[in-house]
Amino acid sequence: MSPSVLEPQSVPTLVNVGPKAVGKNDATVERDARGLSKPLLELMPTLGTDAFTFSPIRESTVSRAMTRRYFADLDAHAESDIVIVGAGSCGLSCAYVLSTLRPDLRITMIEAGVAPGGGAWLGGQLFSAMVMRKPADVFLDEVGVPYEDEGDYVVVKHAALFTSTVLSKVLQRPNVKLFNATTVEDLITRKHHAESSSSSDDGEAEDEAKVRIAGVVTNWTLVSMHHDDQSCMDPNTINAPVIISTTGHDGPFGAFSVKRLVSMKQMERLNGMRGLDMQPAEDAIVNNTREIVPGLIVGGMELSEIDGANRMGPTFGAMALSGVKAAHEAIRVFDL
Ligand code: 48N
Repeated sequence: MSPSVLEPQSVPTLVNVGPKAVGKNDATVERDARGLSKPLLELMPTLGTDAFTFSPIRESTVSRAMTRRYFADLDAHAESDIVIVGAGSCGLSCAYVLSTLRPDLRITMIEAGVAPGGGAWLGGQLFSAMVMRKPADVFLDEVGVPYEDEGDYVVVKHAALFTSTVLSKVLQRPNVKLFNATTVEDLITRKHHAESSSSSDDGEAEDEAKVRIAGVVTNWTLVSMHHDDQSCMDPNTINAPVIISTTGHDGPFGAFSVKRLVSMKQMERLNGMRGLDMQPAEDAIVNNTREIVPGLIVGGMELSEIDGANRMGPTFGAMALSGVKAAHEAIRVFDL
């Protein structure tokens, strides 16, 4: 289902503003015996002396350095191959796998929070450690997150170690752009085919027409939160043939896409997340990660709202592997 088949627009090449990201890696930085880089060791004693000063800069240079890149990214990603809604543990795991397997795809992540990561900065009830049941340790090994092996499960010493590691890998991918503090507040649709043969002539058939999802409607989250107390603040759009929604279970922003499918009559109703039962909960989320309507794949805890799956509480293996499954599904759908 390549973009040219679905939409007239071709997906233009990535627009890179500014010099190619360099950054020295371990191989090129000279370190002393204790492991700290020599340039930093030389800089340290000058901090706080007259010998120390930053390179000169003008405020407008800083402004342009940010805005040029932001608006070049907006321009390039206005036509994306895949949009991932929600940069929680499922969305980030999905973005990691997808951007690795398909560096040719332009992947856009939309995250409502200023801080990506969703519920994965803590393990549960504000405790730091994160539990993942095997075989999710396979994903931890893939991304290089250390853990303590407890037999049937593993423990990452701090959930933030998992989230920051995956996030840092995803953000370094040239084909991925994260727009955080940005909310998806609607879905772009195309008539797929009117399956309904309802006899009523009051346009109900129009409502029942099946749709294909063809992009997302976005606004800055602070704008989205103030539609009721400001004059109309219209949104922006991103076209894409495949959307992966991982917006979490119901809550202030949660379960966005599946709730929108109900309100646009693409689903009768949501079955709602059930009570906590760890054993079946994680299997169900991974096994049921799938394309719900043409062009829209749902993964992570958002899925539990559709299928009425149990919640699993403070174990995160299903989030990681649902993200892996969603990536696999997206490539299948995209290459149809
Ligand atoms: O972490 P979440 O909420 O969602 P998942 O599915 O990645 O991970 C769920 C996991 O954290 C759990 O809930 C654990 C396993 N507990 C289970 C249980 O039994 O309680 O991340 C969703 C992300 C968040 O960062 C939201 O800010 C974001 O999605 N988001 C959105 N971003 C953009 N536009 C939206 N409309 C939107 N809605 C949510």
